[in-house]
Amino acid sequence: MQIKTVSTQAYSGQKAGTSGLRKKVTVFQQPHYLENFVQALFNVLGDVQGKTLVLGGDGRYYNTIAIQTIAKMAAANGFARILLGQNGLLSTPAASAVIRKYQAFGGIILSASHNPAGKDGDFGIKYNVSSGSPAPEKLTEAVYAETQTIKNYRILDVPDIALNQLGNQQIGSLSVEVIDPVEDYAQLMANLFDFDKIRQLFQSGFAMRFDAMHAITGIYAHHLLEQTLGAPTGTVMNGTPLEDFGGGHPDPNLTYAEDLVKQLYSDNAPHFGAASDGDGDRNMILGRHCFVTPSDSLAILVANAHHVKGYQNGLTGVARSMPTSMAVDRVAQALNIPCYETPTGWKFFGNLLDANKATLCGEESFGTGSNHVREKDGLWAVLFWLNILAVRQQSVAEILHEHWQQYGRNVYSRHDYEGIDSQIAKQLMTDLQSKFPTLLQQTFKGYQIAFCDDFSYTDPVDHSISTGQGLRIGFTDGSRIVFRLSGTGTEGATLRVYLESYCTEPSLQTQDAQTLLADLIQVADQLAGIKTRTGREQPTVIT
Ligand code: VG1
Ligand code: CO
Repeated sequence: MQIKTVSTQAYSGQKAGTSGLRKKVTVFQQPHYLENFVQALFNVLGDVQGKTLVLGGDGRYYNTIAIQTIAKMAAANGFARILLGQNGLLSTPAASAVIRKYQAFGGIILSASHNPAGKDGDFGIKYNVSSGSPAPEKLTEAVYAETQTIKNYRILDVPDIALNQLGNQQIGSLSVEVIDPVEDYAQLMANLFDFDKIRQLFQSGFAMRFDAMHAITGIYAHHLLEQTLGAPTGTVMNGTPLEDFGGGHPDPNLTYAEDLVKQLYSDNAPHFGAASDGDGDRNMILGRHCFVTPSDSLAILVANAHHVKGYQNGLTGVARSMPTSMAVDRVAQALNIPCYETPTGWKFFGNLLDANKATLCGEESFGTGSNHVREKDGLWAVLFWLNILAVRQQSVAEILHEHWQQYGRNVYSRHDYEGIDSQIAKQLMTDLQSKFPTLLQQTFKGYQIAFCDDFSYTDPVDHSISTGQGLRIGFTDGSRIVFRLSGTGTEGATLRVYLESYCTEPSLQTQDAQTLLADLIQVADQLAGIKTRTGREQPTVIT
């Protein structure tokens, strides 16, 4: 068994974005591209002798090839054990759960999440630390620095691992344990939720559709919803993971989960609908003829957490990303618990969860989760909703409307302009920010500007500072517009415009968000010149 040291040349641009390194598959296929990044990571991690690494991915094209390479490199770099999801599969939340349960040193997750897959699609890699949390910025920056000077990497010259064969395989001094990707995760879910109650709900004729979008959650949803909780076969749609996700865009929103949305708005719609993304960490919640925004969903989970076994002892606090609506803030205030506001990206919740400052967290981008793992968790959110529905015996729409009546409605929408020219996008942001000093107290369509800033965050636990996290414009009535450039795309730039206003008038509350936000949408365009600069009349995606 021979360790090969292969000389290589550094690539520029191996910089992690909001969630790991994401590039076109063709970029990863360049000679030594993946190896460089993995060796840079191992160099930064330092001594890994005797340690355990968790490894798996969302099953997209290039997953198994990357897994073979990484396992052989881990062996050559001194890891003692790899816990590997069977067939190379592990959803992002399941990987986080496995890292925690077996007290691994860390994990490598191969995924580009909701980005399309296949030969012409995207691929990605990210590292999670021993708490199960995505690597903090300090670590990802050190890895990036290392990729710029890397000269060689180490790999063990051995035949491929049998990825489908459960149990132990030895490569050199590394023991590779192929594990069932669902089992540990399913057990964790059973500890948190009342499965008997949910089983009764399905027995009573409650109809649900879960759209796995041909991605990773198919295997988890079949097991949990149909096999364990007794939902009828057919509840899970598109449940077989495919390497190209069936050519689709596994992003659970109103645009990309079109089939599911149609079903939930049809005449004989099921009671409940949900979808997840490529790597299983996102969720979309739908009721019969009703859509719950992720921000409202987070607020509702927090307000109803006492109904759920795993959270019956109360929540220490909650956290949301900055652009997420302030609906959860109102619930936190009523519960008299702190609410933290973090930059976009799950890695910023890690410290709050570890320090027990927050129990539930969420992002407007269809991400919700809790201290059970250190990633957002799609199926967890779906089971949480099922548990609430089983206890409250009301429809999704009734629960949502009652919530608005009690707390008021934070009317919310995000407008994405995808694939715009990077230069134009950057200029738009720079110009908008430079206008800030002149905007204060000015009024646009009846909205008076109270503050504008570039969001920066000081972590309350380790006091690290993250700057440049999005431009915020706040109005005197509590409405907000936030502008951000995406950090997960692989082509051009994506401008995200987040719009929020607050409505307490019950007769207005049930109106369409786009109608209620119409004036604010025009103000956003007026302030940033979106249409003239990008040449786009409409956003690509509205959620
Ligand atoms: C997007 C979302 C962010 C999320 C991130 C990773 O980032 O806005 O809230 O944490 O994706 O999610 P950005 O930088 O493109 O806005 V996932 O499911 O792609 O891992
Ligand atoms: Co994801």
